[in-house]
Amino acid sequence: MFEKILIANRGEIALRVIRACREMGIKSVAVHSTADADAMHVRMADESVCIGPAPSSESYLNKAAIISACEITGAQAVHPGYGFLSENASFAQALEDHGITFIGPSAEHIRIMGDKITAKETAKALGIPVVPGSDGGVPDFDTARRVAEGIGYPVIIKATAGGGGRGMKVARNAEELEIAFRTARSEAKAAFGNDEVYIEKYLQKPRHIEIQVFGDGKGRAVHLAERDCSLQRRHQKVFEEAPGPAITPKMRAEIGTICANAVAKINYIGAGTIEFLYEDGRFYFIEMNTRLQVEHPVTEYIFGVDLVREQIRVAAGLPMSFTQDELEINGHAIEVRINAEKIPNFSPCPGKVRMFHAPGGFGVRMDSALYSGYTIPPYYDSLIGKLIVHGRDRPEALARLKRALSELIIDGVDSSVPLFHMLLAEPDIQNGEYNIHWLEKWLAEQFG
Ligand code: MV4
Repeated sequence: MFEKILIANRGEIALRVIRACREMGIKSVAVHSTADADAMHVRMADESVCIGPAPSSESYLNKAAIISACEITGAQAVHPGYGFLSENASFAQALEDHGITFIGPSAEHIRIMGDKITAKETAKALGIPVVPGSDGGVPDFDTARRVAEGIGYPVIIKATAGGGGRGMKVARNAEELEIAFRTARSEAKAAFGNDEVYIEKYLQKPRHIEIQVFGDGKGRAVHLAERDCSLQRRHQKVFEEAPGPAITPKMRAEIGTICANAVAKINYIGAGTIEFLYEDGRFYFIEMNTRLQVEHPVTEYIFGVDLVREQIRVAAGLPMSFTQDELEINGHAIEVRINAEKIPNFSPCPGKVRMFHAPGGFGVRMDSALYSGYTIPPYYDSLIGKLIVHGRDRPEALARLKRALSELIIDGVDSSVPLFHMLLAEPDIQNGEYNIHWLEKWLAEQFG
């Protein structure tokens, strides 16, 4: 096992990894920017190294500085958290070249899944159901029209180098397609430096369902069911739950087995998430994330598994500490993401937190790096905490979430907490009846 791990991240996820390290008897090294000298992850780690100025491009994304920090401190492995360098194949490769273990999948697997066309081809070849569409990139408008007529309108044009919703355009007929195709290409070129696009059938009212998978890198893999993350605003998840309220045990076992077999076949190592759109009882692959996700705690709660501990174990060459047969769903878990932002416009609201009080009690977990007197810097994303609750069933989890929210105090900055009080009063939320468009529509109704 590793003696020392460096965490190449900040905020709540850095704390999450430091905690797992401490429970495993592993020393932790925090890295931080000058803006984060007083951050909680720096205080909680056994050691810390300043790796650069406030902008993440010069600190949390600075590969050379992070590798130097490993060498200075003697860290044998790096946990990248989510975001930043977590899905950067060349970072994973550079660490390997320096004899440092990247706690995550191989550079090759990261690369394959980072290119959305290759990801889809790979998924298809591994028996995962995909959205009908072009086989690969679409080079010109004539091809686009032929593909669209083949699959039928509406269609969606996506950037090969995109992901997370950036650079997508919907077309409902041939006239719209011409405009959509050209703008998608030029936007992809501007945003990613790559103008390749592909076309899919546009699904009108799907849910976003993602399957958690986990591999040991030696041909064994499991699935840990699904999360329903349909409640999003501008491609940012807001509320996530497991298991998915619309998924039956039979469907879960079916898609879960397909996903576990697929990642086993490629000797995938560590945590991964296979994202699907789900409509009318069918799953359609869209992307795979080759990292730990923000919303992993809901899965941890229903399975009683520590996913970060498992990531560290398999990275060190140990087996996973469970088999598929031992994984059984227990109850229901919900996460809400708490952002420092002003409602209703969602503008970022950094600043000094005069008081922070986390909720507690049975079935409540608050993952946050806030403390009373902390100043939230303006340089990074606005996630300041995640409130996760567990109940024996969905109604109990909802009641517990409402209770926990009522205990939470974040004084000094605006947060998305009031939004969740409103959301929990909605019958559609109480009944689990929502799709990927529900939240934006509701926000428009509430705030205009
Ligand atoms: C789609 C789609 C409908 N049909 N693909 C947005 C993020 C990216 N991961 C994929 N996205 C979508 N792909 C087809 N073929 C609708 C979306 C989409 C969406 C997906 C998940 C969660 C929220 C969303 C909001 C708008 C559009």
